Amino acid sequence: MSDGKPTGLKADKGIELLTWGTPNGWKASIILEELKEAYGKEYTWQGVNISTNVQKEPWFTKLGPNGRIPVIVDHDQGGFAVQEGLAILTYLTRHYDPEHKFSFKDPLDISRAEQWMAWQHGGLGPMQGQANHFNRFTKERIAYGMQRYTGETERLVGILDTHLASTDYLVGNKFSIADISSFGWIHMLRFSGVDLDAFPHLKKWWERILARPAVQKGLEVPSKSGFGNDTYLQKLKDDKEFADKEGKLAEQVKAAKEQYGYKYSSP
Ligand SMILES: N[C@@H](CCC(=O)N[C@@H](CS)C(=O)NCC(=O)O)C(=O)O
Repeated sequence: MSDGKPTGLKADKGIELLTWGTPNGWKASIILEELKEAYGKEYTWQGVNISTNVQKEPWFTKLGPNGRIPVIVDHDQGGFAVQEGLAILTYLTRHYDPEHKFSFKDPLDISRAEQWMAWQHGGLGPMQGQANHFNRFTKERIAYGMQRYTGETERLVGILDTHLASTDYLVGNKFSIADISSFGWIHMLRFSGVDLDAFPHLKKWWERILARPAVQKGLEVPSKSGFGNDTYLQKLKDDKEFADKEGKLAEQVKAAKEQYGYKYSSP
């Protein structure tokens, strides 16, 4: 470590997680906290501040060639490294969830879980990520991009909401890696400009999962984000300047939708 910035791995046994407090990072920290609670499986982590580009440094890309967090390293498997949420969730449960508390034995349930995780990787994560990019991170506000990606995020969360109308969890009516894969994104839904209250079954699912002690702990690795749905709403109440800024952004997204004749429909 130099200046608190990691420069390489620090553990020599167990799982080491390289991560940051984002929807993708939380997939790994949440399953690791659940495995810790269920089986006493300890892990170590290092915070990789993505705004400083540590994730592009050679020591990191040797482990995660995509140069993004999260990455895990299993020191008990000769330092085997895994990148990508789906691969991390399935690796960890295949090796360290012998009682299938968060994963499945039945091949059809395994496929169901894989389908939801693939859907998250191909749809929810990239589209909501682009919504954040066009709504918040570009210098110019490009109306087409704003309504396109916010709209596509709404379409996708509508699919979750419909599915969750008849079940408490995505697969087999039990909390699993399928839920963990999408949970972090839904935890940031309000920040992405989508009204969680418009999706009541999804909102209940989010609350149900948020109530899990291990999930709470996972959301604090490396530190608690101010932009989860719960803290975001509180900040709107407490911080007038923040509320004004967010109100203006919501108006811009609304105007962008009107300009392009966007109408919600899902699927
Ligand atoms: N599909 C990957 C996405 C990983 C990803 O996009 N991570 C973001 C944080 S949420 C990141 O590291 N961004 C930093 C960068 O792009 O350099 C996964 O599920 O793990």
